[in-house]
Amino acid sequence: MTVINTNTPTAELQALDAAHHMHPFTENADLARKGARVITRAEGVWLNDSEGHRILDGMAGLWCMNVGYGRKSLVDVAARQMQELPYYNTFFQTTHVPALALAAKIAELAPGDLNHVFFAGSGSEANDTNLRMVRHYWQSLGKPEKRIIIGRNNAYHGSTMAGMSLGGMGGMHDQGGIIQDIHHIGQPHWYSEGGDMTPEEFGLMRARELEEKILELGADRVGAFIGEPIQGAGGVIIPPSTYWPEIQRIVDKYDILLIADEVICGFGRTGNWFGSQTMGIKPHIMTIAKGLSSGYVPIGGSIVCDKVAEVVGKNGDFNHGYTYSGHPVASAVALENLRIIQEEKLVERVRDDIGPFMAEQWGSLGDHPLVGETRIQGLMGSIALTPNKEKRAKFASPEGTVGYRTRERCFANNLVMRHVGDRMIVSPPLVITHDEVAELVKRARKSLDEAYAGLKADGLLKSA
Ligand code: PXG
Repeated sequence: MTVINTNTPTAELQALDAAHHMHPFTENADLARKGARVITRAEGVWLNDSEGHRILDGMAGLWCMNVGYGRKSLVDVAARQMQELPYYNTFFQTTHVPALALAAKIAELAPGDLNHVFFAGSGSEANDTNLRMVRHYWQSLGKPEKRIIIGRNNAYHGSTMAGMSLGGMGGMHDQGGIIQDIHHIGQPHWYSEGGDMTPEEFGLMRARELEEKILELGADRVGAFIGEPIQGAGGVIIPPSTYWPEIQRIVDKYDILLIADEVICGFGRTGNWFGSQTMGIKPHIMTIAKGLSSGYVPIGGSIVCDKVAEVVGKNGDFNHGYTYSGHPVASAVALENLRIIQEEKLVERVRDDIGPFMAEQWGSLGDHPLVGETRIQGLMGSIALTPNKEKRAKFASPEGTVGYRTRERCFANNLVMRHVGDRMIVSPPLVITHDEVAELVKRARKSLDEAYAGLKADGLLKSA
């Protein structure tokens, strides 16, 4: 058998990849023609590919690599746990130390009475748990009709049936339809959708769509509202200050559970342990994943408040769980990851030091002719690309054309900066240094300059 490793020539690796590996969110035939970039190693905030490039990872992997690549203590903990107890389940009246210790640690870090954790293998699975738990909760209270969950357009809550249905990505809904009794309202995306309103007026208007939807459907039929404190995959959309307080007022008024999807915002990204703290909301359930283990191992979960956990815990079995709920290796690594975040004060670092520095640097891109706005909270930021700053205009070209071209320039300049439509987004590891932030922004500006020149040459700077 031929041995395949990182010394195998890139073309051979790409050919094997194209022949056998189906990539997520990808047209595989198209990728096969181009050949996927092969990532081979990483350290800190830097990736290496099979062609010898050194790439600055402005996305922390997929929003998850909070403590940075190459942490030996996480490797050691995983190896030790694999030797001691590589696997056991948490079904059938058993537990083990890594899972219980991690649950206790998460309960300590989570605000208020969010004291209970149901583990999953990913953020999507955790949102499946949430959907089932919310319905079970209301059913247990004798209100089985309170089964509707309201989410938002352009939200991302994962890719399983429940995650995809709760999310508001049209392109996903179109491929096979969504689960019944899930409804969506508009997103608090002032820059694109706010028209002549002030951000504050628009935030209130979008929050009040929740109240309208509840009244339309009947409060006795609505069980929960789900939202990301700051939308990530939708384009790093930081809601106007009026938005979340009004959502909180509405869910309280109509006795509806609030689920905060903290998969991206959690574990320091916004300058607090949780995005809910940054936005001043009190959810009944939080979805977690990604930064919980800094992506070193797959793990997710739901942090559940006392009120919900009590009801779910005493009305017969909650018939739900995963083989890998509370997996011992994943739990041990997550626990060590949280220890690192705490010991190195990474949350405080984002709030008081690297976050403000990044905000200043990122904001400096605002003078670029392609940039309509820069937004950032902690270490998650976005740029709106526009052909006309004053009018917040969209491009005449199909949405995403300009974003894609800008992303290609970033790629060429060895910077991972993503695009969502015609927005550019960043979310670097929380350990990024000041020099690395300056380098990131330098490469971003160079990429914007090159994109701008190309768009000008091709006559693509026209407004819609
Ligand atoms: N909720 C949120 C808020 C997420 O961002 C999930 C749930 C699902 O987590 P899992 O672990 O099942 O992937 C996510 C995941 C993108 C992108 O294009 C974002 C995610 C996943 C894949 C791509 O930005 N976020």
